[in-house]
Amino acid sequence: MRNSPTIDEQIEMLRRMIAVRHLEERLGELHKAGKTRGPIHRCDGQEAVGIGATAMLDAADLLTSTHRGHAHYVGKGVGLHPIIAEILGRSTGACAGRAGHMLIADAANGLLGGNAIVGGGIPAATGFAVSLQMRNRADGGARVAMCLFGDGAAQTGICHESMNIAALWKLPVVFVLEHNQYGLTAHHSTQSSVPDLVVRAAGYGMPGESVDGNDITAVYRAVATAVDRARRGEGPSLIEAKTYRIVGFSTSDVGGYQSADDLAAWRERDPIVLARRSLAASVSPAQLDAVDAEARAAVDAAVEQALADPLPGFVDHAPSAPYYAGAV
Ligand SMILES: Cc1ncc(C[n+]2csc(CCOP(=O)(O)OP(=O)(O)O)c2C)c(N)n1
Ligand SMILES: [Mg+2]
Repeated sequence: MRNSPTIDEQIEMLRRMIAVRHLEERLGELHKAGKTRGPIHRCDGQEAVGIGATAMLDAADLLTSTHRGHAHYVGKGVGLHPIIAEILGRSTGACAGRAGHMLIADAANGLLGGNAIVGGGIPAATGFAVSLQMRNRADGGARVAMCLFGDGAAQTGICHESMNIAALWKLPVVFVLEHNQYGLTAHHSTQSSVPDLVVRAAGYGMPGESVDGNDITAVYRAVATAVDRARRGEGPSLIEAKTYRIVGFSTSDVGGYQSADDLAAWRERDPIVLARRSLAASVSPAQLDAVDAEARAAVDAAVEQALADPLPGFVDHAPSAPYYAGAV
């Protein structure tokens, strides 16, 4: 099928999903032990969206993320150690320990940054796509911008403005809506009159596709088609990936608003289990076990290293250039 990931690509995506899940579990423990500062927004259960949507991007493509970005960071190629060291506030982190878990950026890998302002990444990716469109025309390149954002972010006014201008100007941007059913503790039925936000694409005259966000191959195929279209200069697309957060909104969440039935049903459809199952026909259980063990060990090693790394020193000057200078 067009744009299907190869077996090797599927194995790599599985490895990355397992690493992100293990990272979230380790962060849960570290938070309880008082070794992190502030709440952590884990993405357990949603890994197939962040990893599957970014797997076909190059380092030169640009990505904006959210407050729940660990899978986005790993998918965009940022190393485990720089991510974990940043979350733990170490000087060896991706942003020298001064950004924290919601704001990680890495210009070399085209990660423009997470964002604590809900919806803030949508106009940022659209604006960067204006820049990329000009550069593509000048140098014959085909770079794209992508924006991963939540169903809560989709209800902001700036989301409408961004999609409208992106479609009008045929900007090379891909909108990936990570629909995990909740904005904070508010169910989507209290935020929107329609359950399927992909219908909005028609209103902007752009293609839209809704996919099972726990099926990483389905996410990859739909997003790869949208990325190809953007690279050809044909404009934006909206991909809605339906998924579910199987842990709290953040490590501060006391829960009680997600039904036990929903949680059980979505845990049955764990994206890591589904990906492993779909690889079982082509890859031996021993090889899949090895991938699992390697991914976890890589996270554990990065955590141990980061814990031993130094905290940042004090600075008495402002940086001379924005962190993302050189990204475009
Ligand atoms: C502009 C703004 N308004 C409100 C908040 C508080 N807030 C943080 S996360 C969140 C919900 C976001 O929902 P969604 O976009 O679906 O992301 P999810 O948490 O489900 O990943 C809200 C309202 C914020 N950070 N920024
Ligand atoms: Mg949400």
